[in-house]
Amino acid sequence: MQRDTQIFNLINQELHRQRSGIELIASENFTSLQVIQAMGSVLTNKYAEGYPGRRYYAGCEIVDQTEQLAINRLKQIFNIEYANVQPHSGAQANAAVHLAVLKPGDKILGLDLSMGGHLTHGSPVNYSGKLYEAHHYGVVKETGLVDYEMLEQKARELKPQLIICGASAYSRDWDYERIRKVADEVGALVMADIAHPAGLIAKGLLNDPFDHCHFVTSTTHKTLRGPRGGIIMMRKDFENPFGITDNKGNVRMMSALLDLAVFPGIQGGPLEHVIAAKAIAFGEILSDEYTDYAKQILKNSQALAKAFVDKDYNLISNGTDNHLMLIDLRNKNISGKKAEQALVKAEITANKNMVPFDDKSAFITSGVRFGVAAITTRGMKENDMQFIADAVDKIITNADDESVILSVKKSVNEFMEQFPLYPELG
Ligand code: DSN
Repeated sequence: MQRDTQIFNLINQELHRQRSGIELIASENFTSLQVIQAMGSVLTNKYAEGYPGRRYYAGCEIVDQTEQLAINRLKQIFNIEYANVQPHSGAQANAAVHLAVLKPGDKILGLDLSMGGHLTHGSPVNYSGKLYEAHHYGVVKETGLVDYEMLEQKARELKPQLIICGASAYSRDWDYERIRKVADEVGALVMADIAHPAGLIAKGLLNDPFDHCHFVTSTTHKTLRGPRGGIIMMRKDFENPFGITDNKGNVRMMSALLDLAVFPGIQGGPLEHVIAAKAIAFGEILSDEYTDYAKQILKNSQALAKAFVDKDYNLISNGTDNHLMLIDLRNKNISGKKAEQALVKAEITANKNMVPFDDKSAFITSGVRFGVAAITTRGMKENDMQFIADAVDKIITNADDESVILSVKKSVNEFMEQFPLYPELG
């Protein structure tokens, strides 16, 4: 076949974009080159429906080993009994947990999307809000912190089968113990979606959800810095309490029900090239180098948050415990959408985001979300955060001035030359 220069030219353009700009999207990161190489490997050719040692296809002896390594390494990272590394994404991981423990019409209770939650935590436009009776808790208006009293009150009133914690745009740590307490009181199971802070939890820098939450799900490409994908974990396996059975009517341990929910429940063949890349990323996470990386994320996040506060930016909850911060731009008289568009022109990539109690729609928004996982991978330290806050501020306060935007873009491109990305790729 002829080489598809059209696509490879575009891939090169994307490499250039990633190299020359400042990546502040909180859910993005730069994987190592070996992770990328595994994803571009011959493992993509292999069908392997089933699990290591029990597949529906022949010739799985090698991918059995790569998948088992991914499972073993993930178990070691979080000190857990059960791991499923097959979900194609975080949304699939959440869907599999839901399928394993809920019947259509069952009640779920999660953080509202407009308060920082995620689509799969019961949004009406998502399967989770269509198949299940979804209810939500929020954050306290004055503090921006999760409203645990509201969560407890709703849990007692509704008696949901599943309480979901975790978020996409929440900068503070979670009180998993408190959530488990009310869950036990009302007979609910608890699922923590740690897609955003997983890398910090892996290194003990944030509260550990595993002792308190029956299920923990995550993506693998945010702070975990692996390939795009999902995972499901449990510290301890247990018997399904709701009498949900397998296809033959047998009551099974949750591990079996979760495995069945992923395959054949919601997925067919696992992406073994991505699973091998997950194994590599998990190996990297077990290293001391990654421990330093995770600590640096927190230092950078604190430094960036302070730099914004010093410039009179309004951070929801007044700060951050993790890798991200959510900024309410209403005192700067600019919408999230306009800020995002102006920042992109200066090659600073961040996303508009609703803030709690937002008066604007999800398409416009009053806020913007910044994360430091990707720039920390680029090698930035606390001292570099001032440059970023200055550049962002210049754009936000001059969003209609093309000459200012152009001069910031130039300084951004020069600044990023200090932080090489994939130099091996030429
Ligand atoms: N909601 C996406 C994000 O945090 O960017 C992840 O699904």
